[in-house]
Amino acid sequence: MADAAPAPRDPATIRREDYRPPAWFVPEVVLDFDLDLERVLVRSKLDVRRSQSAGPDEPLVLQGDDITPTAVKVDGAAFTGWKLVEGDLVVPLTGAAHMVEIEVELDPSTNTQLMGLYASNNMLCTQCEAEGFRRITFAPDRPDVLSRYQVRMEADKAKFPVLLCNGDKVDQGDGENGRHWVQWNDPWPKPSYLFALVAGDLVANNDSFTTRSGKPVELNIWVRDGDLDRTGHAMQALKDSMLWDEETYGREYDLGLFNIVAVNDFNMGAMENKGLNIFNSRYILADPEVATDADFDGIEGVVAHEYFHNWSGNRVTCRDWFQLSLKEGFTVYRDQSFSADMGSAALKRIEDVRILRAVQFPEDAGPLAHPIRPESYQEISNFYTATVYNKGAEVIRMMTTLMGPDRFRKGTDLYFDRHDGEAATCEDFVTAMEDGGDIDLKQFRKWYETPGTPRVTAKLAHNPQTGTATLHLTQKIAQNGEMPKASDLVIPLRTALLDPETGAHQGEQLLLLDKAEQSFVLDGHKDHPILSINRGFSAPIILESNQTAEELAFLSAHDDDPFSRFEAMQRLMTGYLTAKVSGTPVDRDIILQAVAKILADTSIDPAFLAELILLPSEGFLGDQMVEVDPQAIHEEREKLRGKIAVQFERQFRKLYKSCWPGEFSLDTEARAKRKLRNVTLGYLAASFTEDAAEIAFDQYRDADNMTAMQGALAVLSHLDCEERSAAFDNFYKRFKGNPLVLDKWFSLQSMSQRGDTLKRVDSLSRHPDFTLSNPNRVRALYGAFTGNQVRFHDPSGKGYSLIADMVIALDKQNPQTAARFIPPLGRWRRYERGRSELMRLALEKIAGQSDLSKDVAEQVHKSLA
Ligand code: B3K
Ligand code: ZN
Repeated sequence: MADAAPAPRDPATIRREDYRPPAWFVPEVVLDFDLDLERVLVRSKLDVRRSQSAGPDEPLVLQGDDITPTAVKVDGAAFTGWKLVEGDLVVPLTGAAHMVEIEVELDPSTNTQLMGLYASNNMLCTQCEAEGFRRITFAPDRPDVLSRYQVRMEADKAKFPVLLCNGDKVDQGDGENGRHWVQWNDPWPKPSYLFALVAGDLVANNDSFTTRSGKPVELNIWVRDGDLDRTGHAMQALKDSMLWDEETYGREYDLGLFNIVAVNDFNMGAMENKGLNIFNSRYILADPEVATDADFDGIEGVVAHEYFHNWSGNRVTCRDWFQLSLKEGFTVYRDQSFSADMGSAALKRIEDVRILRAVQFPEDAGPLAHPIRPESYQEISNFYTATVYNKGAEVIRMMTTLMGPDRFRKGTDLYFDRHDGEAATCEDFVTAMEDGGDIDLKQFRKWYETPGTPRVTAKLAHNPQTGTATLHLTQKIAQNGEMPKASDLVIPLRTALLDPETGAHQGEQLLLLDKAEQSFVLDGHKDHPILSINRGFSAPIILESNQTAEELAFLSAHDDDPFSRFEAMQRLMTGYLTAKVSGTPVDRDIILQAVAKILADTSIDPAFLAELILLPSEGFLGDQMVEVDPQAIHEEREKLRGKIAVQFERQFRKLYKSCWPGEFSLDTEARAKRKLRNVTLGYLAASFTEDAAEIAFDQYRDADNMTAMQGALAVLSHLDCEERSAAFDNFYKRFKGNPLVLDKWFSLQSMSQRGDTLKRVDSLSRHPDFTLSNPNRVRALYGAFTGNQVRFHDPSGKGYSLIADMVIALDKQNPQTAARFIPPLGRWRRYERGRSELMRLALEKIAGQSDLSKDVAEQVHKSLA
């Protein structure tokens, strides 16, 4: 199935089918940077070669964005025959090979987009993916033009003592007037999006790693003075990743130096530039006092992700940006597997699925839905999505499930060998998996072109006479609110039929649903078995089954697949809550009985126990409803939470006490206790016990780690009590010098369920510590707020106006980050009439602005279409 409605043929739309190979190649690039905060002189020398497929008159077109050449030379002589066409430099050339030299001047201090070369805290850094290199100098800024780079950097030595670039440092020296220079050489041909430089006053956590073939690698994590003692976890994660990629995928690092730099102002998490990864500081800096356990996990995962890109992304890169999932989906799958191996695989899977459902499923169900390999785009920055990343990872995971680990590894070995040094396509990846793993993936390829989340229905019938169980499955896909249509994706469903008495089963089976409708007959079941399907969430689908609440409760107590056990509990609670919201009578006792069984089961590890008793989020519940009423969902969910809290208060109190983790440690057991302690604290507060605020405050006051502090603050944030303001004031004073912790202070207030949250967010936007210039701060205040279902969706529509006004202001300085705030409004069709209309009006207000960026314009127009 292709895109439901083909994008209109307007010139702003770039289409996958229009791909043409480059007319010019650039095997060698020489760059010279004269650097300062307000003025950078960039001199480039491009050794350009006409492609054999290009016509003799085809001019050299070098992309540029918001830059002008101050001088151009061709083959050593000044050249004036160039012109600028829509920002690009068009140079008419007659021969097959030329040397083109260009000079450009930049002012990094005015670059608020944080794309290209920009200043952050008196340091200079770059972000080039996807199309930022063209904001530094003119070049064929497309991923299928690979060049070897030699780069000279020069700057004032006192202001910028550290000068970093890709590859190896080959020379350095001092110049006149307190200046110094460094010469870098990257031996690996790379596309321009992987170029990076950093200049600043930085210190390094220096370490080393020896590859399995015995090559030493110097490792550095560069940070500002004062942050050095918060880099240990990231360094350990880097070394663990290097070893893991050797052992799991046979991939070794390929330079003598690996640098990571942490910067405060960064549009996303991190960037995999060759040999010089640049990170948002939130994914590097951690110690127990300032970082939660989730932050530690985030650091481990992102460090691994960027490191793994060295092979899946850098050595084998993408032919064009439609192939983004080739590197991102695969690399997310790789980092998920790494984190699963480093900690608990079951908890990691629950977390991965939670993210998929919270972000990707809504995207797939809304106006911005696209296949993991999009067919068209206007602004590629808008396609760094949960679909390309997380659903992309699920597609790779399904291939592993279909092939088994050994054949999967044969497939990836062949992929890396066959395409090393090339710019490849998703099709190349699938073909390599077929050839290396000896499997036919013809039909499986449909996952690459199909938007929307498949809905699978499962009905189990049992015949006691023959002892056969018949599982009837169907699949359909709905797109952007339309009626679901039959589909025929290849859906691998790990399935087991559990004995209704004991919960035992005769082994798991892999059922392949590859038609719109299919039946599977499974023998040997004297009694009606209990269906355990999509175990481990083996396929990214929405399951609709005819299972009763009793069967789900049974699975929550007995299923031997931890994900399915968690899932059964979620489905039980979701079924109850959605029925309540829509006014259907439904039994609550079965949930209470299931919770009682879980709490009585002493064999359950505390972290898993915490997951089992967590209610589905308000956002997820809304996604299950035909028409979302956030207030009604919030109220029903709170009632159920309150009921569980009151009913099991004694057990929660006991568990809370037993979860005192003692002295801080990052080991699994201590982390599990911290997790359960926070969850039980939440229930204690929901039980309206008088001392809840006091317990939370004591936890805050006595905490020696951020997980406990944040857990206590999260509980207090919803309450109306003195303890709340005392804790928040104390937190602010204690951490106001630490921007990452201050972000938490903003977020926790934005996520509060209190009735005054909307007003508070508005006033926080004028707080002296708030700034639109720092994406982390913007996400902390406004990103957290759009996730606060009941307050963002205030029936007055003021939450929507708040976001719309912020988007309009932010778009003028940072379009990429501004565009990220359109999707929460873009889901307007899903809400009840009053809210829906107000959301649409907020979008109209944005759409009505003149000079909207391409980023915001694309998202807002698609959302209104
Ligand atoms: N490849 C970068 C993302 C770049 C986003 C540009 N808008 C980080 C990553 O996925 O590893
Ligand atoms: Zn990535």
